[in-house]
Amino acid sequence: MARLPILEFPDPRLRTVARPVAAVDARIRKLADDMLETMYEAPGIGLAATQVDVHERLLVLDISEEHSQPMVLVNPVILSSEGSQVYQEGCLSVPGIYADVTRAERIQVEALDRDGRHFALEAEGLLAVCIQHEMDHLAGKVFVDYLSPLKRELVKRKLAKQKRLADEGSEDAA
Ligand code: GNR
Ligand code: NI
Repeated sequence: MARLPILEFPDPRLRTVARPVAAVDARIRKLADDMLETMYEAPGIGLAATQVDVHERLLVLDISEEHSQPMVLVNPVILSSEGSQVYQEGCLSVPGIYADVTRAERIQVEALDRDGRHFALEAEGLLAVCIQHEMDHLAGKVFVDYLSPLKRELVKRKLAKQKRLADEGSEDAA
């Protein structure tokens, strides 16, 4: 397994619309395993292929605290959604930024698993939030897109400043 670099907002590659996975083969299984390792290491509860610069419809998640429920969703489709919930979201591609986002409370999803088998899933609460957040990534969307333009500009500036400080820090260390 390997850890993969995660793209950070406002990297334009995060805007790429992913194409369907053609076949769940050894390459896809390795990518899924590497994405799970990357997600656990970060640490995060979900990761979309878009975030590791692979533009195919694949996402991984695990909302358990014990890292005991890894899930792989290939070519996921939301069949239906109902209700709404507000959750304070974060994103590994937007480090240190948290903001309330309104999404469906309950969704029905269909996808292929790590073995290429078809499955259906009903999700609510945090799991539903996470799947919707990851599927947004596959469509080239980031959660800060739901914020006002002004707030999004503030996020960009804060990230640029964080990056500047981090770069200065690593210069001092060198
Ligand atoms: O680790 C993550 N936590 C999280 C918290 C609330 C709502 C969504 C998420 S997903 C995020 C990991 C990530 O960026 N996935 O794309
Ligand atoms: Ni994210």
